[in-house]
Amino acid sequence: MKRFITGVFSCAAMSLMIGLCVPVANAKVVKVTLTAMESDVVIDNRGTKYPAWTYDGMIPGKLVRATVGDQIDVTLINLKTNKKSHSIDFHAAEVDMLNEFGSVRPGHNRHFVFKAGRAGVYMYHCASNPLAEHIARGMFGVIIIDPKRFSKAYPKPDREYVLVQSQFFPDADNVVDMVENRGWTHALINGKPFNFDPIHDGNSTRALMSKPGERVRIFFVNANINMPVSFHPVAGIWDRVYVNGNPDNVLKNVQTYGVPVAGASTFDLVSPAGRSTNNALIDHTMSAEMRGASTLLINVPGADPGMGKGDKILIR
Ligand SMILES: [Cu+2]
Repeated sequence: MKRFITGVFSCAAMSLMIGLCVPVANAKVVKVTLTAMESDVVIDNRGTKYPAWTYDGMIPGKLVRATVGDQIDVTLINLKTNKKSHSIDFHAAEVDMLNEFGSVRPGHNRHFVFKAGRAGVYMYHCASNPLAEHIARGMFGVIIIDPKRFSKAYPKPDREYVLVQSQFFPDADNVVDMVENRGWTHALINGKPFNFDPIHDGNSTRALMSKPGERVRIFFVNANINMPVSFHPVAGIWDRVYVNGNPDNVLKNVQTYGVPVAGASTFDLVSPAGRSTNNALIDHTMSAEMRGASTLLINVPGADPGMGKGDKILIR
């Protein structure tokens, strides 16, 4: 009954044809509430704090996930205590930028609904002026629109991880540097340099994990201000790359694939079965890799069975 109430109805057309109100199978409403926050956030594995602007105090913001056909019901709250106007631009939405994506003053809210029309992995971000500063200070996140079903071209993965790369500008108010691509000191992965790379950062304590032979699906988003990404699995080859995360756009057997600024793609890696291995998932652009864009993936029989599943897909 609950499904029936919250489902998406095509009453008008169907009623005319058969005189009944018929729900579209499985379509649902996905409610998303994002609160713009201007507050300090820990920005590295040592605990350094930074005056961030975020959604809900997190970099990246919460993972939004829906299925093709769903309705995404969005509420953006701009706290009264904030100083700036903020907004929300979902790359998965086909709407009116001056309406749904418009700026919201402190103490005000915005509500809108859009249909998840095309499968893929997409960035969302604040689009208020100056855009470079709102993104650089941390106002971005990921929305995954899953296809309605898995297929031979888009098999069910064993594990899933979301990785978001972004540029860190320590001079948080210097918009000119952000625009001119000067002064960025670190490449952040899910909000911290070398977030999951204890090999390169002695303060990192975590890595991604899988079991040998598993299909690991990486949803990768480039939230940089000015730098494209050359995403490469060290000691591996991408088994599949789904451009923009859409099952229709499948490439096979790829060493390195480019992800443009504000773009995203989905990458499948299948490690050799029967032996333990390690991969580093890196931006092979050296100015980014050596500043933090490197993530260790450990493939061992004893891999944590919960990692890359449930709420451990986007790890901050
Ligand atoms: Cu903003």
